[in-house]
Amino acid sequence: MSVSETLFDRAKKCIPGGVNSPVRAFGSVGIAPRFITRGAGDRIWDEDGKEYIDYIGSWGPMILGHGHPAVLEAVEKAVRDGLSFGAATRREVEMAELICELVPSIELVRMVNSGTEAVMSALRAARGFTGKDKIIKFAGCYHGHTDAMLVKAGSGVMTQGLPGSAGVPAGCTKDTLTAVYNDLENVRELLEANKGEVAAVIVEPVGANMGVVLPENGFLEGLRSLCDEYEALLIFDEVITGFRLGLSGAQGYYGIRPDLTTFGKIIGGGMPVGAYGGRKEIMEMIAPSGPVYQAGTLSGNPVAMAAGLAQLTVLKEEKTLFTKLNAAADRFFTELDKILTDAGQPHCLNHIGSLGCVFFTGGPVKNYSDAQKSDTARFTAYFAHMLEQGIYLAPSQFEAMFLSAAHTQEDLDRTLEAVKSFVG
Ligand code: KE4
Repeated sequence: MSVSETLFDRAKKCIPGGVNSPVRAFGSVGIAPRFITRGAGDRIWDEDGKEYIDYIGSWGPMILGHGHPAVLEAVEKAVRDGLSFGAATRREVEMAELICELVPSIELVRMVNSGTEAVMSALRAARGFTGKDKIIKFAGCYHGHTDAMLVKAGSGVMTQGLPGSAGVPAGCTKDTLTAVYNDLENVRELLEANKGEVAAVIVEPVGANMGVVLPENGFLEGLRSLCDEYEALLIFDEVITGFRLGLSGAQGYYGIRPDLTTFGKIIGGGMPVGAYGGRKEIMEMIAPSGPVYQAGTLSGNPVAMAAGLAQLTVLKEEKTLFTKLNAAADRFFTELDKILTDAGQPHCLNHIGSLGCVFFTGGPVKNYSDAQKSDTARFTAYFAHMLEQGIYLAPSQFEAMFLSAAHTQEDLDRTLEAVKSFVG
């Protein structure tokens, strides 16, 4: 048995499913999960000493790669001053100022500890501000595991083929309406049928939890105008796209101004961080300035802020970083698409910036039901082959590939060679 397998056996005796987050169990690909010991740049190593080119990057946070010197230095300094005080600190002010500077729609922002917490709190802010209860989400979008969002969710819920989750009382989801991604008419129908009752529409501006699904031309603009017409708030869940598509995330890329935005992943530099923010009049509803309660012992934790600030500062100050990253990723995905096409492999490759996904279906993939047509057995064979070749992909057809500024051209080329050896 490998060391990873031994550890997995031990883990299953004391952790549900042997993991602290379901997708890590490799359940949908039926392979023993790799237990990772360390990372550097675009590489990670497992407990058996095997080295991989990492295309998960902790599911998005590691946009600079593992062990960026500026992030490590900032964390090492912060830990010496103290791990946590439960008191206000300078770095929280600096983080909030930086987010407000980089994302124009953010006038006030609150730090929390995960994307789930950011979404849960943003929904509460929207309901508190509007006095309305209903929320519209989209099938295949994943917004963390807060009860109200576990309806036709993406990511691990979709990977496991679950409609939602056990343990969620009907009362928690009765106000959650589910729309079809990229279908504005469907959104209008739901808003019309629930006139005056919808607090907000929450959307991943680029779907990245049913695989990667791009907004069709006009979709996001249409959501903006529908929300204005029906007096509902527009919430962009940018936990993945925030500071990934560019310094102003998807809202900057597409030129849409949401009322609230949620963040996670990249803003923590690898440490547990989430955030939600937006229009001042909405965010002033949040305690202690307003009646909507939300709190957190480790919110704005000094070490996590140090890591996030260091990462965002590198992204801000290295002026050519996004141009180079997005250009390298575009070349990579374009070449990947050609390899699969030339080999006659039915697929649909959706990509934007450093995010991408190969669907093993003839495509197109524009929503949840399109994504579900994918040949997951073929994906499993692809995943296993790539893992064997030292390429670490998301162990699910319904996740994304994440490229980082640390991915070398040599490693991208090596990855493409591995794909060629799979399709023959
Ligand atoms: P966390 O609570 O996992 O930090 O964030 C939840 C969340 C919210 N919104 C979006 C758009 C997200 O993608 C996520 C979490 N993403 C998944 C990856 N598909 C996390 C990986 C996991 O569950 O282990």
